[in-house]
Amino acid sequence: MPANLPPQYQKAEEEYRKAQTAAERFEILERMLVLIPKHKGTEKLQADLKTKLKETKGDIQTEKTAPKGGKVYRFPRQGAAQVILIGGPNGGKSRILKDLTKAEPEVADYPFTTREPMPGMMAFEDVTVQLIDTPPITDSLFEPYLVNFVRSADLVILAFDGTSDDAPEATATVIDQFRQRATILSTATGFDEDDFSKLCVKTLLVVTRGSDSGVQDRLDFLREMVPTLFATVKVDLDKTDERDQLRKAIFDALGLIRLYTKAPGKPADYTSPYTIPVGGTVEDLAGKVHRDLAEKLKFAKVWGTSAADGQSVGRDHVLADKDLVELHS
Ligand SMILES: Nc1nc2c(ncn2[C@@H]2O[C@H](COP(=O)(O)OP(=O)(O)OP(=O)(O)O)[C@@H](O)[C@H]2O)c(=O)[nH]1
Ligand SMILES: [Mg+2]
Repeated sequence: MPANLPPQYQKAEEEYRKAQTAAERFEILERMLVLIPKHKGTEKLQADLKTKLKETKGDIQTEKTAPKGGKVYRFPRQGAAQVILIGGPNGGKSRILKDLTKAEPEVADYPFTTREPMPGMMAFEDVTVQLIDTPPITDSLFEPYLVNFVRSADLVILAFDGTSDDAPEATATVIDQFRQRATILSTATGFDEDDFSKLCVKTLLVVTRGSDSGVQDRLDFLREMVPTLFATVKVDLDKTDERDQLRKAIFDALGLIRLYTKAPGKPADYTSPYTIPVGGTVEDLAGKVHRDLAEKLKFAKVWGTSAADGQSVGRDHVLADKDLVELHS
């Protein structure tokens, strides 16, 4: 990404990534074109945006006239984040959904069990995260709707069967299937600096049946084929404590902080925290609480790690996990 893009542009870009229809994408691209600073350093990006805008206009038409029956699934975002489970056949995707949420997907010891995506809500301490299970991907099997699922996700979980000698190759195939569609499973989320059509999406490699003695060799083999150093978690889903560790690993990978709020003169609300990205400010929190509040905000008082004892802070103050914040407008 060229340097010095204003925060409003970056927010629009995030909205663009999460948009569900061509019409929405078109509207956001128009806004991005207005927001982008016009100078030499952004000329390439401006041109890319204009090309995308033209393509998206065409897509609006195609979406309108698309024959019925093409598979389209929409799962409205719920909870603090949306996480997509993907992988080769029999990798343990459905088992992860079944063990971490109340959803009841079919889990079986043979491949190609899952035919349709299924969501569920994972509880972690006092927040919830939406997990979505999906059908397996192979060289010859790839549901097109998965591209948008992955591109708009906050995190991708790539499931790897720790006991299978086929897992490295099967997993490399999944990574390649997305790469062919300009979607790069990666260590962080963001559009490619040199090519706006390419998007990197943060991915956590989850090794199921992870206590098998051959796991390390299989992971080394994957790394030979795909050098990306994904964060990796090994889990044996039969063990309660390891399931809990997986919940925590998923929440940590999302890079979120939890914030409690209180209205002036009222008691604190510790029931359901707001979440914002690590590094987020008082202004970001205000925007989450209410659209207008971010604009009207004068100052905040904070009790917690980023400031103690109700200290007054400005809108740019960076908050920390579990801070209690009183917003003043
Ligand atoms: N013991 C144990 N079994 C596991 C673990 N993870 C997955 N399994 C088993 O592995 C088999 C396949 O798991 P599924 O969750 O159905 O795999 P999937 O990736 O959804 O498979 P498809 O839907 O065919 O793509 C099932 O028998 C699971 O119970 C684990 O950590 N420990
Ligand atoms: Mg499955």
